[in-house]
Amino acid sequence: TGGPWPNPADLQGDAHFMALALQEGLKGVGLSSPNPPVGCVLVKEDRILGRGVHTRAGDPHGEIMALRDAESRGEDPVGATAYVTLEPCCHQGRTGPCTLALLQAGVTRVVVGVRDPNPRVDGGGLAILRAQGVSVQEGVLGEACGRFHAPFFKFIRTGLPWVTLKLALGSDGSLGPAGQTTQVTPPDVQRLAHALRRASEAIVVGRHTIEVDDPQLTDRWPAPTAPHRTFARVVMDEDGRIPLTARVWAPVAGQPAYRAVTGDPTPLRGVEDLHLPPDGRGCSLRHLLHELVALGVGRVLVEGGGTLARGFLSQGLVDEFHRFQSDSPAGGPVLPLELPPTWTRSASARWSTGQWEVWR
Ligand code: AOF
Ligand code: ZN
Repeated sequence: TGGPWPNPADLQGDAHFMALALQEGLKGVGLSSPNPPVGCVLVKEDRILGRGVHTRAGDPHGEIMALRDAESRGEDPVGATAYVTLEPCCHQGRTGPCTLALLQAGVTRVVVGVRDPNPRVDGGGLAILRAQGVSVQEGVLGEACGRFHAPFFKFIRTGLPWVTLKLALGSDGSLGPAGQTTQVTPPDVQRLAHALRRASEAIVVGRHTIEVDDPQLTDRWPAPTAPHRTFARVVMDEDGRIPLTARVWAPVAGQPAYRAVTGDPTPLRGVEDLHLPPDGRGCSLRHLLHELVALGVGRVLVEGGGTLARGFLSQGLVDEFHRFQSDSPAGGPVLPLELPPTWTRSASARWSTGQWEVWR
């Protein structure tokens, strides 16, 4: 999500290496929350000494991983340049300050994409490096790095997770006839949909989607999964009407299922409830997002259906909308979707069976 990203092959000098640092960072998307998936590349005389990415809160930061990578290759970081997508931290958190580690390793130049808005850092990392005689350059691929770290920036600013909405619509703007299974998404688009799940730490669907499609909502992208890559599966079932036989409740390792409820419906064996205050016709979506943050979720994917999508959109809770529009009609009522007027189409791709667009 958030792409497209600069291609290192198109770029030279500092921008080239920053694009490589971004590529490292992408490996941490969906793993690192509430921390940002910072990517880092260590370079000396145009040669890469090491690469690193932050993949889990509590684990070493991207800079430390790159220094370790260089060390494991027998490379000497003295006099090297560190390319980091986000300003190196200068505080003692779950881990020690990266500024200190870079200084101790003898790194003499640090190139940064964007500043870390965390009040414990916020320019302090750059100031420490400069005060110690390190040459510091900020803003290299600053726009792309800012976009890349936008979910973390939002979290620092609001305490809320980043919300991506994904819908597959027919050419008639409908999700399909009411009460019938939603249109089958073509395989290449399904692959994209699974990639979106992988970039998320929780996926959320409405009760109707479960009743009609009986999905598993699991990670089935056909590639090796990082051992700790997980996402929670959340079903909005405010009065607890979905039976235990629904496939979504079958236990899956690393993918806990939650039922978001208001009031006190009969518990389901093995299913954890998220108790939320009511809001209009359902649960408060804003409270849901706060509950998810408490579970360590920084990126949420809303997969539908139409009511839930409209709820998130109308409350201004969506950050990014991935819309697949098929070339053939789905044959149901038009789903009225009101996107924020300031949004623009930030990416699009043509598929054999329709058009994929990203709005934000
Ligand atoms: C970096 N490099 O790779 C990341 C940074 O609790 P800690 O020690 O993990 O610190 C988390 C904070 O560090 C996080 O809120 C953000 O400000 C910064 N993240 N900084 O130098 C990294 N992930
Ligand atoms: Zn750090």
